[in-house]
Amino acid sequence: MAVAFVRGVWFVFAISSIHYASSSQEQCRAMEFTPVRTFDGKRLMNHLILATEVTDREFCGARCFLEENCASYNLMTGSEAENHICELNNATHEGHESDLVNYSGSIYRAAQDACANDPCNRRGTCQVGFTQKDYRCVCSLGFTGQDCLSDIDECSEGTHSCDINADCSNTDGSYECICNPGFHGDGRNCEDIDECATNTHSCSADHLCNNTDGSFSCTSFTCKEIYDRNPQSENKAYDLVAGPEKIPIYCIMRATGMGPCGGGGWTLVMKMNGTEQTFHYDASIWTNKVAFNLEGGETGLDGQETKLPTYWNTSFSKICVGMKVPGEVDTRFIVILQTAESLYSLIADGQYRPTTSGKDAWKSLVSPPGRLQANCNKEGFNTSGDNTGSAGRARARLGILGNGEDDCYTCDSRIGFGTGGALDDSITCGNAHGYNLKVKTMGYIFVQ
Ligand SMILES: *[C@@H]1O[C@H](CO)[C@@H](O)[C@H](O)[C@H]1NC(C)=O
Ligand SMILES: *[C@@H]1O[C@H](CO)[C@@H](O)[C@H](O)[C@H]1NC(C)=O
Ligand SMILES: *[C@@H]1O[C@H](CO)[C@@H](O)[C@H](O)[C@H]1NC(C)=O
Ligand SMILES: *[C@@H]1O[C@H](CO)[C@@H](O)[C@H](O)[C@H]1NC(C)=O
Ligand SMILES: *[C@@H]1O[C@H](CO)[C@@H](O)[C@H](O)[C@H]1NC(C)=O
Ligand SMILES: CC(=O)N[C@H]1CO[C@H](CO)[C@@H](O)[C@@H]1O
Repeated sequence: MAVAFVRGVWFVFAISSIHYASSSQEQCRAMEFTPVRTFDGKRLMNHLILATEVTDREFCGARCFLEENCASYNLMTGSEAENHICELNNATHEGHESDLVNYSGSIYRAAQDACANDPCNRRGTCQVGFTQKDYRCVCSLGFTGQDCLSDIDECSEGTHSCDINADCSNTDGSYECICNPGFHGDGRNCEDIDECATNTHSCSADHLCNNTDGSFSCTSFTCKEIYDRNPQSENKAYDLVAGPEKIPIYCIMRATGMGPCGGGGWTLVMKMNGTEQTFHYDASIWTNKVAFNLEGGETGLDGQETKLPTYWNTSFSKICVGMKVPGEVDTRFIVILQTAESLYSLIADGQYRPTTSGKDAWKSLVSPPGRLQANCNKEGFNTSGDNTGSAGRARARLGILGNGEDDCYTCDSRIGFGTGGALDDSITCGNAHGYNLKVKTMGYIFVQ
């Protein structure tokens, strides 16, 4: 017996049987070419994977050992001086008897062929000499397992190449990619469908279509936007984006009955009842960002109170305020030209911010014409008299104060929204004039 070490492989030469074994764990292969499977004068045809020249006869077996698909070889010996031709085959004669032909000068040697009965399924490649079963399978794409019987679930293993916006579904030996709704493409590449551009959205005429990844949204932030898109729009509640959600908010589109405010799309902010204390000057409703009775925001100029997210979430360039005296049919309006981020930004910090509507305008809110004393005339947001008095100083979140004396100290009259203090702290919206005139009205605030 002779032992040699060539190219990292131990060769064990027995008298007439040659055994090859490698020690690397993954590549562990053992091949034996025995005398019973050696055929002088024969050559296996049709299974050639590599033809090469070797200087030593025994090296052909070593080449076969190193070629993972090799199962047998033909060695064609020349004269002493010449190299030998070494043909490596990926099969043995077993099952291919007719391919083994007479050929003088050729020796055919076959390894033990555990691959002869095709143990590898799904078109897997069988390689002899590996593992304890004496073969191993190189499975075709999409299959795994010892004999390639198991399908690989590319979807759950994440080895698929579906687009991030596609659905991956496993199939036998492969997988399918189907673009998610709202996307189009072959599944490997999916592109957003622009529903707005392709007019496949379902937004009503009241809303602007806004394309998003995989979908679209229908948005309107203010009543004016809706009006500008369609001046024929009617007075009613529309779904507006106010804060994080869309909620129904009453819009006044028509100029009819709106006096100096006109039409053009007024967004409702508040409705208050001057008899109730909900909107008293000192109520936290003026300083927080909490909505009150959203249902009341869906209807028009009625008796329900409401405070909508439009208080702190809607910017504007003018304000329309209205008062409705009990028993009167009409609501009387005045317009205040004022630009702001929100009504909240003008009121909640408690800072006085003047307006310039004028006394007559404020008086026109109440019918018969409201009454104010001759002096002071301090009007605006968070307007406040100076005398803390018995009932507290007269004040209005939005309104005007009047006084008999030529200062703002002892104000006995006021017209406004969110009022309190002298002379009647219980009136939260309307007109107070001394001890005799107390008009508690409904108050409405819109912005545009
Ligand atoms: C074996 O080799 C032949 C070429 O000689 C090739 O056509 C055939 O596909 C191979 N078979 C396998 C299972 O690799
Ligand atoms: C192959 O050779 C053997 C003897 O060496 C002979 O009996 C046989 O007829 C030959 N086959 C062919 C097909 O020539
Ligand atoms: C459109 O949608 C995007 C993303 O959702 C949003 O950031 C943007 O404000 C929307 N624009 C309009 C006009 O609604
Ligand atoms: C509207 O409200 C949302 C959250 O409620 C806020 O992120 C956004 O800044 C607000 N917009 C304005 C103009 O106040
Ligand atoms: C205002 O509130 C008072 C007291 O609750 C109520 O009697 C009156 O009917 C309300 N006004 C309207 C217009 O609903
Ligand atoms: C300028 C002014 O009148 N500010 C008043 C606003 O309201 C707060 C709270 O009532 C008063 O403290 C301020 O004096």
